[in-house]
Amino acid sequence: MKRIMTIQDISCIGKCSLTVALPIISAMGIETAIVPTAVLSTHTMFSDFTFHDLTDEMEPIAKHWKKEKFDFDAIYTGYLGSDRQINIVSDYFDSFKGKNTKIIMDPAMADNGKLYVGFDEMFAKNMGKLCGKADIILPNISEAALMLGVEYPGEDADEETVEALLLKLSELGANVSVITGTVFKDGTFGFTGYDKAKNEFFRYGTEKVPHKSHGTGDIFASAFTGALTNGFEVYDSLKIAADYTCACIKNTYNDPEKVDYAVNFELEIPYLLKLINK
Ligand code: PXL
Repeated sequence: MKRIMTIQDISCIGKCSLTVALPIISAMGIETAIVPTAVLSTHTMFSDFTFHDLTDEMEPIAKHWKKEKFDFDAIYTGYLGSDRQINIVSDYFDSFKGKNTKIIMDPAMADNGKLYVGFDEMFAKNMGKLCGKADIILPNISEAALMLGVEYPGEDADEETVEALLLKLSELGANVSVITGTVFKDGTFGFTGYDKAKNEFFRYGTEKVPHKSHGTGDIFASAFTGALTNGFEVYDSLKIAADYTCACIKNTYNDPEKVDYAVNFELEIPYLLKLINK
């Protein structure tokens, strides 16, 4: 069985980070080792959330795993809580990147041009530096602009602007840079990417459902990591992730009992498994 490591927080309620990565990647038939970076009562869009930092556990976990000689087909990072965690994750990459280990980073830290509560511009820059060690990075438009220290161009940035951001992102070091949540002239919504080795841009759009919610970036990155680890090509894995995320948003949009803090990713897992023929 393939094994991946994912490093992100546990938001006890919120359907984001580990509470989506673990079920999605496990459902895709992959052993999912977790490094929880913090425990929060909810994600940070609620007020008065609790936050218990687990940074002090991260180095001992790595030390034990090294001793046991665990190896990983992929390392996937999401929300990280502090600059200190960024440094420790950098050490994780050095310690656990084997010849065939893919490093996938979703620098989850901002939306709509604004950093999440608790982060500053220095944190964004440091996240950008860490992205230089990844093979594939998956920021949204806000995260791309913040990591590069350029002005936020808005959610409806045109294709030329997005491509210019991608070229700059690729200078951080990852071979494949993908900006999620881009809009296209034909009214669809999806991702735009750049493959540095092939010097090629690529894009894919799905139906734009008029519903914005939390955690969709985490669902996208988790499904992408699962598909890639199952042997799909990068572009096909991104397409699977986009189709699945779109289905989750649509399911939620049509649900009269929907919650306002997350999407119904659970109900579309059978569709995800169909997409990967499992
Ligand atoms: O979905 C990204 C995410 C992950 N973890 C925490 C968050 C968020 C988004 O707000 O607050 C704690």
